[in-house]
Amino acid sequence: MTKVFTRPKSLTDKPFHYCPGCTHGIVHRLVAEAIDELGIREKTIGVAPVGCAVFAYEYFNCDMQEAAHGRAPAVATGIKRVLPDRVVFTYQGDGDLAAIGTAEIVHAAIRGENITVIFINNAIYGMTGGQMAPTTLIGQVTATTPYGRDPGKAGYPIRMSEMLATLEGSAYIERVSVHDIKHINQAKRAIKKAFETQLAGKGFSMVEVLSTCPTNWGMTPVEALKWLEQNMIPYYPLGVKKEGK
Ligand SMILES: Cc1ncc(C[n+]2csc(CCOP(=O)(O)OP(=O)(O)O)c2C)c(N)n1
Ligand code: SF4
Repeated sequence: MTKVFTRPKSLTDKPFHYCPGCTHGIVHRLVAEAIDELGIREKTIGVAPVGCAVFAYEYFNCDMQEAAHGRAPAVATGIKRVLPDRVVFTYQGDGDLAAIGTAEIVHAAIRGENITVIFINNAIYGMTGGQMAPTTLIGQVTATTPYGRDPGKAGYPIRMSEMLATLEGSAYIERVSVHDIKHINQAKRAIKKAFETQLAGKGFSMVEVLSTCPTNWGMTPVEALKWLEQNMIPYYPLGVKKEGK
């Protein structure tokens, strides 16, 4: 039988452990395809996060390093400064990047570190049971906001891309989504561009990917994709937030 589907060379053969319908798997594939197409697999080093993507080092077929909670941008900074000819990326969820590691991401961006960040915004802490994240929407029910997120008690959702785009050190920042084929293709282009930004030595690049967590949202995979489109995109508008430094 003719083989019509193959994994990118930059992914190992190990099956993903993600829940059915989780978009972490899609984003892994896009990152791997971008690395393949740019021909940089032999010189790429990824930094894996805490959260559901903690085993990313088993899935990406390039050199990988695990980082402690939220510290991936600091670890990536060290790697890139010691090995400036390598392509260095972090892969981080919103609990990791926008809560536990807020300081690390802000300071990596303001320093203009020549690294690429893949930021998965699924509006919740996936791995630890669906607690509220900084990105949880107003009114969204989570394990720690059972009556819906109330801004009077829990503050407002944070728009990391817009915030980091104000920093002089950031070179390229775009928010994308993976809820349908058209947007998956756009996401791929953005991820490739982020790596190209690093290859051109322009400084800090980040792609924020609006993603699903069907398990902790309490939805089917199809319902989760619709919920993302209808609820997340209005609060987190897609598009380039910073370019052309
Ligand atoms: C300092 C610290 N805070 C919190 C935790 C618990 N913890 C580990 S993974 C995680 C959730 C991370 O969620 P996110 O980064 O959004 O990724 P997801 O699982 O949704 O992909 C949390 C809260 C911890 N281990 N240490
Ligand atoms: S808990 Fe959520 S983020 Fe984690 S693998 Fe399952 S669906 Fe994905």
